[in-house]
Amino acid sequence: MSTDTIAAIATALSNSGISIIRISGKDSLDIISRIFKTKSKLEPNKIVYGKIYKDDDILDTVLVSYFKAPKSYTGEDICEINCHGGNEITREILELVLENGARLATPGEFSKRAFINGKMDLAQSEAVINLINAKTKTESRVASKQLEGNLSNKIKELREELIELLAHIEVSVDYPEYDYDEVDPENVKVLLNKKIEEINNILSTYEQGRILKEGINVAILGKPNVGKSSLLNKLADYDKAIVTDIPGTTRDIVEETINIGDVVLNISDTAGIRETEDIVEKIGVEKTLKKLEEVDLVIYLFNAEEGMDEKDFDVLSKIQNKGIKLVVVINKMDKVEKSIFDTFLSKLEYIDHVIPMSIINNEGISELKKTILKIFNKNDLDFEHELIITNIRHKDLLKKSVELLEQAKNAIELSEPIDIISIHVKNATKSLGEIIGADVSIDVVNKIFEKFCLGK
Ligand SMILES: Nc1nc2c(ncn2[C@@H]2O[C@H](COP(=O)(O)OP(=O)(O)OP(=O)(O)O)[C@@H](O)[C@H]2O)c(=O)[nH]1
Ligand SMILES: [Mg+2]
Repeated sequence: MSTDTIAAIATALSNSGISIIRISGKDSLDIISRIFKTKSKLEPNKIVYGKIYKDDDILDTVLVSYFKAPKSYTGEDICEINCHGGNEITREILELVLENGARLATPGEFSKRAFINGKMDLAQSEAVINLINAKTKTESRVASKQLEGNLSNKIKELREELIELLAHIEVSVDYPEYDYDEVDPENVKVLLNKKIEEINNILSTYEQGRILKEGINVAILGKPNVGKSSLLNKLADYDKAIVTDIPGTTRDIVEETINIGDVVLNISDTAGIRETEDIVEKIGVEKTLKKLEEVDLVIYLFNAEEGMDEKDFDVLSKIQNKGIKLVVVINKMDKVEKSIFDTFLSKLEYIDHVIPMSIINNEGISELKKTILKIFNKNDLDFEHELIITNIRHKDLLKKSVELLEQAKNAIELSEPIDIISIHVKNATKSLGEIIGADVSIDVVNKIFEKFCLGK
């Protein structure tokens, strides 16, 4: 682990009120003293006014703060220069800092140092990225709770209980001659069951957590010309996709991210599904069907004027067999008698959500939005207070630890020697430890911090 002094611009590079250049490492104060002149004294946790000099030239009038190790974000000496927020001046000051002995930080290097110096654990560091990348208020609340340590504390608690159990097992294996409480396999089983249940409870929040973090992947499907692209444009509130009355207009998948309330939808408008000899359109149709592999929800559109045929039912059953959530929309209701909708309903009895719509008259859109929210909020998680996991790494490790605890339980049921049980419990403890960064390889650490932005 390098301990040289690093620097980077911590704010986004665009014209703004201020920019911040962050310096961390043992030479921070030295570097500042060479380029910054002030009438005040630079003391820890204070911000002072002064000027940045390059030789005899004043580059900018700035505020500089100083955080003394170990009481700083990275656990090292940190100085931060608040300069005026022009691209040019910010870059010039950074260059000056580098000329005076700092090295340009790699993405996430400040946070990596914070982790290595024990200021944050790994789960909290990951929460920092989530907080920065959050696209909704709920998502940022969940990240902020993880940063505060709600996941880390729970993991620590689980690990401590398992470590205590291990200690107990090991004492009775290593020193059987002592009159130590015999390890009762039944009691161990009860405890393992309890831990498995607790971990499974956390795991059950992942689906909602993932949707919160990554959004719901939605595909709009249907025959050519039913109004798929029109629906995408309506939801996006601008003309993202080309709309014409020629069937086969959309060839390639068109993607757009929109928010409804506090939920993010990653919508794909697709090529209308039909048999076609047109090679480009054919590829488009294949892509549409392939898209089904990665979606959470399909909005399937019908043209109210046309009815439905085998091909439609075929695709609908494909969607349902894959366990993908489904909303059927009967579009162009402005062109037909209202009663036509009932004909559709009677043929689609087995589908939970069927909505009449006229995109050009703006009818049915808000019902569609409400339906989507209802489908994905049915777990009624309390995002503000509950522990919710949003990260696939955490999910995989929790799953692995449940599997290992199950193996320990099986070993008990098969009356295997107690030290076999202890190996499974030890491995489960290790998996849990990886979540917070105990027992974790440097490769994993590097991978996580590479995803950070520069200056964080
Ligand atoms: N009357 C009526 N026309 C509509 C409605 N929605 C869309 N249209 C029209 O239907 C035609 C086809 O719309 P698109 O949105 O391009 O249809 P699509 O499903 O994307 O078609 P492809 O890309 O060819 O598969 C256009 O002329 C739209 O203006 C509606 O609610 N009522
Ligand atoms: Mg289209």
